[in-house]
Amino acid sequence: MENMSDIERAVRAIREDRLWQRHLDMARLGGTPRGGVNRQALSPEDAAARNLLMSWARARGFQVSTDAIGNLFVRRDGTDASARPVLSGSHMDSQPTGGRFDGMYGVLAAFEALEALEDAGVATRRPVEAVAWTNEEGSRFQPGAMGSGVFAGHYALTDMLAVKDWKGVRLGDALVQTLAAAPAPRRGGNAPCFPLDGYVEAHIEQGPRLEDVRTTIGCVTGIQGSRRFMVEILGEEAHAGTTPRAARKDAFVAAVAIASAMQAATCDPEDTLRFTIGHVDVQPGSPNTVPGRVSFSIDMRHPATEVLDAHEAKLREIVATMAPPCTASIGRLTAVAPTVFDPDVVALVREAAQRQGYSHMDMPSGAGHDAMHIAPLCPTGMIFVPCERGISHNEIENATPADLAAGTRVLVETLLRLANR
Ligand code: HGY
Ligand code: MN
Ligand code: MN
Repeated sequence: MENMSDIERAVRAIREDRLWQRHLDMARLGGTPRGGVNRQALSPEDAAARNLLMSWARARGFQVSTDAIGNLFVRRDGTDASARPVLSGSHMDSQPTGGRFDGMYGVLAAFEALEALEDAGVATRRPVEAVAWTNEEGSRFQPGAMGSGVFAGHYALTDMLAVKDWKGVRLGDALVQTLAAAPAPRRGGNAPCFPLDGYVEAHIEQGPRLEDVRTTIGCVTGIQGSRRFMVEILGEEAHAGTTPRAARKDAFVAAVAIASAMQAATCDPEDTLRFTIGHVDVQPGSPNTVPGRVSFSIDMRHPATEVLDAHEAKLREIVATMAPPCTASIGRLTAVAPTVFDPDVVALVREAAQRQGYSHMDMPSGAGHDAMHIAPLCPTGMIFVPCERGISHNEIENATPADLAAGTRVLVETLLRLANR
């Protein structure tokens, strides 16, 4: 059994005020007039957040480093330098109209855990590291969870460096600019991954369940499967005033028909399947020219692979049959299988919440997280805390200092047990 006084000292060293202030400091970087953040991946605001985290880390004597895709690591050494580290973190990039807590909480909770271990003078056998994964949101550069995906070998580094954002900026170029603006020693060569002994990610729930049942800690059991597609429809540009309907190949008319058919085909009676068209591009975008090209994104999620397979086949059939007189294609960008977290790690989270007297419940995650890529590498788990009305990916996203600190106390106990086992 772990040295209880070490755990008690570390848990008591978690400081709610310091953790909350760090959220407020970070929220200024990319802060929006409505109180949210626009800190998109590899933007100047992202570089500023990286520099702020590194300044806090260096002030505590922790080592900072980045890998080939820009994942940022903050390391607190253990007594056994050769031992595989235990890792905790999330992401600092946000949606364009994102909230102050999505991702950032997991990074700051991990950093607060390192500080608490340091303040309490608690040594760990294994090194404990905080991580800020590059481009989790995937809103500027698709796919999301990119940094953790490259780290885990789910995506090839060279493929990701070649990805372009909606304005045609190459990720590799944005990465060079960001690392120049926020320099850190490089860790490893282009082989991004290093062995881990465990990973725990703290995150706001981004849904209403914890708040609805007045529960403080979510012991996350897994993450539903997710797939992303892009649909491309090609028609023929023509004059809006002279071209009869019968002669038109209107890409927008075809897109509306295809999108409506897809919405109907993914409307399951249990309301479990998630289908979202979040990005639409109409070209040439002139009011008096019939659109010649339309592209739109699809984000589809479900806990069961076979349901995702069946609905992917339906999407493909709709694209093939409803495109004429235009032509259309559907390309799959990502497919992440449903994730089941390590029961031992879930149990450690549950025991820590129980021991510390926090209400808690086991629950799956509807949102995707970097943990889905790390779970195949090492024992992995997640800790959820409530967010107001379950709202996220919205500037009004909110959480309480007390809940954030509670999740962080459960995190530091879980990390300590993993780091000394
Ligand atoms: O899309 C997601 O599930 C994550 O919040 N980026
Ligand atoms: Mn997130
Ligand atoms: Mn998100």
